Amino acid sequence: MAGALFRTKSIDRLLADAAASGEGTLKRTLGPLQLIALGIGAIIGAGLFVRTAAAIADRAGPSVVLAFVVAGIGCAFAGLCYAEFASMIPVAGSAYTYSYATMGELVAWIIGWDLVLEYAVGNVAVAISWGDYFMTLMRGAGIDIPVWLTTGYRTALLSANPEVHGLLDTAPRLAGIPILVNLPAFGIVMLITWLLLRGVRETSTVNNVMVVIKLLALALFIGAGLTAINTANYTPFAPNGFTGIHQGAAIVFFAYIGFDAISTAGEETRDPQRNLPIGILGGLAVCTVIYVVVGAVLTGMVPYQQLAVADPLAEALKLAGFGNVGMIVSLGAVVSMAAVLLVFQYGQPRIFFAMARDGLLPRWAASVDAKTRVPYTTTLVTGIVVAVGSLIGDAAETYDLTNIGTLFAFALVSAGVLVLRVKEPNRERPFRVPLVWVVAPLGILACVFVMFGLPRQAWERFGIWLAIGVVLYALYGYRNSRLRNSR
Ligand code: ALA
Repeated sequence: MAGALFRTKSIDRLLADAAASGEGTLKRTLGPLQLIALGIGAIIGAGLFVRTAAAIADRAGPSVVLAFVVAGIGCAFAGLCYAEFASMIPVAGSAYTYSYATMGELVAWIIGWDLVLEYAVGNVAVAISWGDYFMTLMRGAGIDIPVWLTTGYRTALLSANPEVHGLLDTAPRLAGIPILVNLPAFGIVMLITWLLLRGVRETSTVNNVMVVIKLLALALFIGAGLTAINTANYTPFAPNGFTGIHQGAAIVFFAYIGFDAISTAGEETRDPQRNLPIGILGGLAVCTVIYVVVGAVLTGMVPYQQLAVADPLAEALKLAGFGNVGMIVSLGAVVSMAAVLLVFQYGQPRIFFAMARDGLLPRWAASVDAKTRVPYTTTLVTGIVVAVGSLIGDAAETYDLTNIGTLFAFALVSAGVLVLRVKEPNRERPFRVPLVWVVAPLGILACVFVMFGLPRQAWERFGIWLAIGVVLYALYGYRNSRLRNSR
């Protein structure tokens, strides 16, 4: 039994399964620049535009730049490991597929289950934050939508703000239950699901346009912000010392999540051996530089205590007298977060698709549209689940859960690279991690270190999530695994 649980799927078999003609294959259309754009599209979003506020105001202050560097270094190590795997195993499924090849089916299933936290649960948080910025823009345009149609039930339930919490009593009721729904968040997820169902080529073009708008908005913020820097705001630099930087890093880690989504496009990439590493590391490098610069400008513009808001970049611009620029940056934030949603709604179905192809999820989930080659069943199911989560969920409680799940996956991928170097030292590696026995252990250490910056509640929920996953595996995947049944 233990042998069966840890039986690995050979890389040759992974590649053969992916190459099998017909149903199981996706169309190869993406090149290096499109991958970097896919990366930037996935990476810069709610983490920078929204969560930076929590990292700065409650914890790190101006030393948020160091928090960005700490989180970025961890991601760079893990990113190199992702690149080695992605170049060797350029098939759908990301960390799930890599663990199947190295640490066996049980670990692969756990990682696949864990990635739901990164992709689907993460998107619930981003969609709700998107809704907040969208409402800021609507109010700016003089359009008023009743609060009970833009606030999810859990947000009202958990809010410490008496006005928001009071919605539980004042909202209209249906069968005695208060109607508290976030229609903007629900709507954007459904819109994006529709785009994805139309095919990758089109959505990749949409993504490119959104990336350009995102970079222009940030350039505008930096340009205006630089003229309003007061160096006195940099003191105290680290109001909560090392702890503040550590906890800040655990929060802003969210801003880096996404570079790994590039590897989920492995099966749709031209010359993946060359292009995947370029996409992953290139995208990560660009974003790290942007984060450090934005963090430095933001904390230089206003005293950090004033940044405890939902839209810190727009707020800083407003306080510095650039209100109109703030509205444009808010528009950029809305577009950026939509781009993040697009990439994760794209990645999650392809992980489910890979799991279904292996028999760990029902076979019907692996269906691919004959014309567009989109895995439509999983795309639709993911869209509905995330949309409903965004309709009634709360962003703050989902951010930490996403971070802990993703850090766990990154640590396992870093470990997996070492396992495969030992087990299959001679396999061709189009991209090799330099100094792997230093880089991969540092990747594991960095991820675990950042995990410990997260609150206890995140650990508890993460434990419960993994326990549910193990039960599901025992009930379904263990019996239906194609790898096990083929022996
Ligand atoms: N890194 C992505 C964001 O910041 C998930 O929204």
